[in-house]
Amino acid sequence: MSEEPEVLTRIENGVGRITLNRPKALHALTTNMCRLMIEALAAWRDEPAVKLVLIDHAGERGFCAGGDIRMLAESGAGDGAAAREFFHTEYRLNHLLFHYPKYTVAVMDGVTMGGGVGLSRPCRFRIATERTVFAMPETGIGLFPDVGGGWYLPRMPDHIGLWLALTGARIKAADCELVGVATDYLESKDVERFKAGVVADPAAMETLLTELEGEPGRPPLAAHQDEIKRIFGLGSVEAILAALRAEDSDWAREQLAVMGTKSPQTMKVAFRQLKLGGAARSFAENMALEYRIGARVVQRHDFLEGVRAVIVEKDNQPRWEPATVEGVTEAMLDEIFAPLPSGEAWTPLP
Ligand code: QUE
Repeated sequence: MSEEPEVLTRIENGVGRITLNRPKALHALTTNMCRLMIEALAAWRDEPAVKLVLIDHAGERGFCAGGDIRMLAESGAGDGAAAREFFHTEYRLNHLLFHYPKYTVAVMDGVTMGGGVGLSRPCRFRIATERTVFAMPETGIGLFPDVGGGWYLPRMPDHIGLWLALTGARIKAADCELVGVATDYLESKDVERFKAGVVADPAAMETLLTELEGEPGRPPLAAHQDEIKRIFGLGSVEAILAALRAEDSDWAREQLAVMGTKSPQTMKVAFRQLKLGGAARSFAENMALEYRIGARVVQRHDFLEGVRAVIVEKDNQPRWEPATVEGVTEAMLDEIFAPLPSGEAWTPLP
């Protein structure tokens, strides 16, 4: 029996094409998928026949829901080696795309979360459609907003990135343009025409994008931008929660209720990660930091418990430990963020 590859890669008339092909898992990334993409991108970097790279997904649903969470949890419950190998490979892919010398285009025509964000956000052109749903949902499973979240989220306007990280909020196309996640908008009915046009004439890609550009409507987030700026710009997760409690609005009560379901450990990890990532001088420095965090958190209680509650048993009743942000000590965070032994640190592709 021959199985279809989880990522389809090929060159079509000067276009390096990468098509995610794991539809049953909403194209969630495996280590193998990351390797296949690195291999293709590395070969095309110095291949004059490739003028631009187009990343999309096969079939109808999703762009990329994240990573292979069940594998990460199984590995984390044991020695964690396979989980570290996944992060190491995935972050190399993120970094390769960040510095890629050719035009890269991601078509986010569906769910784009976690690992899918790491794949699309470094691309030069990031196309949203009316089917795009963007989120960094990791606080809900005790993981953390990785794949470059430490770099991109603190660079969004008005602390919206920290709000996205702490609440796991899902946003659509117009908001994706507002925060810089998307550079362009197409109606999904025009996506096939766009791709066919790019393959017919790669040099006309930008013209085509302008011609087909749709109207995503008004961004709903704009209505809450002032509150987000004022509250999520405070100096700690505790201060943010206190400010939300002091606020008399439905919106503030909703944010509090949502954050009440998330891992206190992850919220405090994300807060520190975004402060450090916001000050990082290079994307590689940020990814090396995220790798330390990832190597630690996959082996901790909250991740294993979050995956049990949200992904495996689906009771959606995770029992976080510590149960409150006040219980998450600076010493715990220091352990999670500590440098790895020499030889175990993340490094970009040679
Ligand atoms: C947090 C996550 C993920 C998640 C849910 C979270 C994640 C991920 C998936 C997912 C969803 C649907 C699938 C699938 C995976 O859900 O990373 O295979 O079919 O991949 O709250 O980080």
